[in-house]
Amino acid sequence: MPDYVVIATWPFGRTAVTTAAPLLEQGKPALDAALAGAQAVEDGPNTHSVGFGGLGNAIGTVQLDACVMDGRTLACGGVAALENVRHAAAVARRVMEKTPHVLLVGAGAKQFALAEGFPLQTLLTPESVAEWEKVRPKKKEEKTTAVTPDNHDTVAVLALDKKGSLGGVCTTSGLSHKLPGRVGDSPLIGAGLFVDDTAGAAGATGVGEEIIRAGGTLLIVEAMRSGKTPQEACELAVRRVNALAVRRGVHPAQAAFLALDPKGRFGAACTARTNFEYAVGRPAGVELLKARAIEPDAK
Ligand code: SD4
Repeated sequence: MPDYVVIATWPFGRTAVTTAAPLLEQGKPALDAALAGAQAVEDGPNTHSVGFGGLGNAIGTVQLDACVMDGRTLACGGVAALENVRHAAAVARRVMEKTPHVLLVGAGAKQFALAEGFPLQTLLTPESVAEWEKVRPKKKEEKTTAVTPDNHDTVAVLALDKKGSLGGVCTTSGLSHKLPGRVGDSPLIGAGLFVDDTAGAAGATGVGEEIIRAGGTLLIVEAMRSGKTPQEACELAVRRVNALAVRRGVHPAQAAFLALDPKGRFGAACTARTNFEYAVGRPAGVELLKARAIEPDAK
């Protein structure tokens, strides 16, 4: 039986894995640990791309996207464009547990969160408003969803527990300055997150439109099912994203993936210039690793 492993996107993933690892050590289920880890990042006011302190959309409103998935039962749930509730991933878990649905959006998601007892609060901080103002597109012709290194980053957390079960969580405020109501990959099962104990788990970060178009995480999990290692499967997905971007004439794409299999093997890959790092927590300790960047194939 593998020992526990937890991996999470970006350097702030360190917060997630240091929160999740002791829970896995105690024998807690993978989804519980991944959710606790993701929530620690949601709570951090200095992470301007997840939960509290996240950057606003084009009209300055923070709209959160999140989803969760349990690899043993394939139970899953998500929320999209959720406003004024800090713990979007926990609301996604309630959608999974308490409704027959997989995804609630906008006002319906907020109403559900309220009914479930989540407090309403502003997610803006003076710092996040200042940051939003700084990176706001100044000219009308600039796209609201223009991606700069400053305006995005999602936490995706994948965990393998001591019983050999996988669980995953993905949570974000999405691309800053996005159009109100825009939904990215992060709350979509099969795009931002997919988890199946019989194959593996995968999570995504980057420009949601590119990830959705490539069917990012489902592609990775199915590649692991057919025998690829997590590293090979992530590279395959990045190649797909690159190829689609080249084909559509919109290269460079920006996407990064990470994956974990039921044996505890993990991997990560990103498009060139994404400069993707991820955190790993194991009994041996916590470390930050750099993902392999993949250039598009020459035409
Ligand atoms: C989105 N995938 O909303 C998210 C943003 C992100 O790194 O992950 N950025 O498209």
